Amino acid sequence: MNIREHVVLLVGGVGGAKLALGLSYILPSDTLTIIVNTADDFEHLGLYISPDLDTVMYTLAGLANPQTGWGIANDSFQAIEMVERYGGPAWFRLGDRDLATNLMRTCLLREGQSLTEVTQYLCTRLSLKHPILPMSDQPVRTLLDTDQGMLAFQEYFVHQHWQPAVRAIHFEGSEQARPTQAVSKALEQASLIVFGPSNPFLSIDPILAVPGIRQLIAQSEAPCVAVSPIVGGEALKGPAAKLMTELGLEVSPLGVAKYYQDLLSGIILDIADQHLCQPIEALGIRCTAQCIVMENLSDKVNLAKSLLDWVEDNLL
Ligand code: FO1
Repeated sequence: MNIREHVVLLVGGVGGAKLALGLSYILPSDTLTIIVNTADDFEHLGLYISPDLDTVMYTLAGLANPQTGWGIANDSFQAIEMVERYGGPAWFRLGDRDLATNLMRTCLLREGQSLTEVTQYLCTRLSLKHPILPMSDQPVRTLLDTDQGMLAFQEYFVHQHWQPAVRAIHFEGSEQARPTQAVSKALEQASLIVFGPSNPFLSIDPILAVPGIRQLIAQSEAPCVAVSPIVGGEALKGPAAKLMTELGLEVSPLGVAKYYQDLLSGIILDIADQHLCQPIEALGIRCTAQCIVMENLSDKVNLAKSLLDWVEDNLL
């Protein structure tokens, strides 16, 4: 099997978007599909906001704010500052150009287009070629059961700076949701499935919670490989390490490998964690240690290259 025939990447926010960019530099647009978490989406200020879709879209378009990973580089914040002056919610920092994306998405959704159609339209207008697919066109929303009560995702992640202690995570609406046709087709035709370096609980799990997606991956002939979101016991960004502790997982690539054990053929971890390759291989999951911290474009492309080369040389 030529694993480069149709690579399907599952991602959430910033970390996954970096690997998507690296892969997009290597793989032609008809051989790389990116499936994105939509459980962080929410209605805010009358707009339908899809943070992870926007992060992937802006990253591939070279528009993303390099410091934060989300929003648009050098964006102004005049509109949200005016909202604040009127006493409206300004905790979710929507930039002025970012606002345009969300205004267009909201208008097109209101005209009856699906989230998949809207995303494809916006990507086309940004001259993006690689398909960026919402996991579902039905609403799935991450809800967190915390010591501050039940919190919607953005309230937990942004407004409360992911400080509340999490006891459980729910994906409201997942039972009624189904994968889009494009997502099902991509997974059915996949030659390689990759879990990006995204938060297992908040970015990958919501995608796997859409009925049918986990089964499509489990029954696929394609190898399934994860890039560890944890390096040296720390998350590169966001609450992954804190959540793993709160939810009782070992905060390491070994903890991640155990968590996905039933789906994974292999995992790529950082050199800093190479001592964990042996216990991971003992689980029956192939393992390789590479430099997986992506600071600049060449890091992203190099990780994408070494991932594909490693799979070709070891997982076929
Ligand atoms: N994350 C923050 O931590 N603070 C923000 O003010 C913020 C604003 C924001 C605006 C648009 C957007 O698409 C994303 C934004 N994010 C912000 C990131 C977002 O909450 C997360 O990227 C995802 O939901 C989790 O990956």
